[in-house]
Amino acid sequence: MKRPPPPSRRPWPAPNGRRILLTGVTGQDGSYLAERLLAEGCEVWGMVRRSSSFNTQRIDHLYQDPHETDVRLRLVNGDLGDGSSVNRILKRVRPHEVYNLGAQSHVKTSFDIPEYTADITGLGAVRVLEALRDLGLDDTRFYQASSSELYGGIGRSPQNERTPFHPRSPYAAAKAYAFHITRNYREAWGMFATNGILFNHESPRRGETFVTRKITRAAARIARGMQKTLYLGNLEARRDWGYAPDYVDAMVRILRAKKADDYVVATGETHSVREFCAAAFARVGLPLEWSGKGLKERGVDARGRVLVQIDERYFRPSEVELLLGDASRARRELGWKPTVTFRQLVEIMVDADVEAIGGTAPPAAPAPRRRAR
Ligand code: NAP
Ligand code: G4F
Repeated sequence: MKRPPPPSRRPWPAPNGRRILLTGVTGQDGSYLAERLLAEGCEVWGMVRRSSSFNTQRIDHLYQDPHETDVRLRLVNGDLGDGSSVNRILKRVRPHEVYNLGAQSHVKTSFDIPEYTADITGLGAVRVLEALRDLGLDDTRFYQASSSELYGGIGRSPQNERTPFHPRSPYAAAKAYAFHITRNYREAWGMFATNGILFNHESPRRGETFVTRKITRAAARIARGMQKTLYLGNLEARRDWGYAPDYVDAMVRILRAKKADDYVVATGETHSVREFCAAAFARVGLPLEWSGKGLKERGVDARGRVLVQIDERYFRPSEVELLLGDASRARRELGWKPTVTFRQLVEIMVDADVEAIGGTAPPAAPAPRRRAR
């Protein structure tokens, strides 16, 4: 993954006295959120779990110089599976806000490690909430990273805060527990505990095994002659894809709202995996023609080369076919709206992957504009 650019040489904003703890700080969202909160002048603490290889690439630019006294990202070792570490960290930091973004976040993987997923993605939330309660940190605001996967197989769209849940994976079942326990701590103990039900959001920092990044990375590599073929699973699946920095902004708005509540965050547009793939390959100058059906479907370029094929290993035991969110409540009550269109998102991601392998990005993408809605 290409390292994000270092922060500008401008001095950091004056500390605003707010202490914030992020779990999942090394992930896509955690890195954008840490940047955002540091830019506001908050003191940001991130929980990092032990890994046998480096797992801080997305945040290295935020904390790498420990001698700079004004860099305020601090990392502490902990694990959502280890309640004592969660407790110890909260006792030390005594944060004003906690964003619980840590999770085993890969849906397909959750079918292989369901118990672990339940422990981290589900019980992780109650470990944080219970520690807050135990420590008497009643005023600390809590954000839970809930997911549109909760809607799963509901077969009704668009999905909003009133749509019932139908989890279709161990990941979604774990997220359902985390959603409900968050709501329960709000109702039972009066805590300021909120859920953001976020639809898929992507960026150049997206993990390489999620479909969008897998596609944009492959398109860049294939265009450069570094890879021959991209193998995918279900091309029919449809997702409501937005831009991660926009969604991080929604998290902050949810946590700073007057009243603790649960909000859907989405663009209100849905596209298939096939459409995303077609847009990404077109961006690198390899428009695709599709031929064949089912497992035999192929994406072929103008020279007749087969660039995309289907591999059944990437299908899921139970699939979520259609996600399409209705974020009108977030728009009305929080003033939130997305700023990046589907096409701009594809271009941002493809161009970043082209640059990461030392290529030249296609003609400059126009700067993200406010969406015409
Ligand atoms: P991500 O890139 O996969 O990041 C997940 C984070 O969780 C990483 O920092 C990871 O650490 C950490 N983590 C994993 N296991 C942990 C453990 N046992 N203890 C503590 N931390 C652990 O995910 P993301 O896309 O940023 O998403 C952030 C959150 O939003 C996740 O909870 C995800 O389920 C949820 N969500 C995401 C989307 C989306 O479209 N991106 C949509 C809805 C909800 P390592 O770096 O060490 O692996
Ligand atoms: O990119 P995906 O793996 O994301 P998925 O399953 O929608 O989950 C992501 O979004 C959720 C929000 O709705 C988050 F809660 C969750 O943490 C994660 O961030 O897959 C998207 C779609 C699926 O339908 C999948 O079957 O793409 C389809 N797909 C087709 N071929 C593929 C592939 N997915 C992956 N990962 N790899 C493929 O080769």
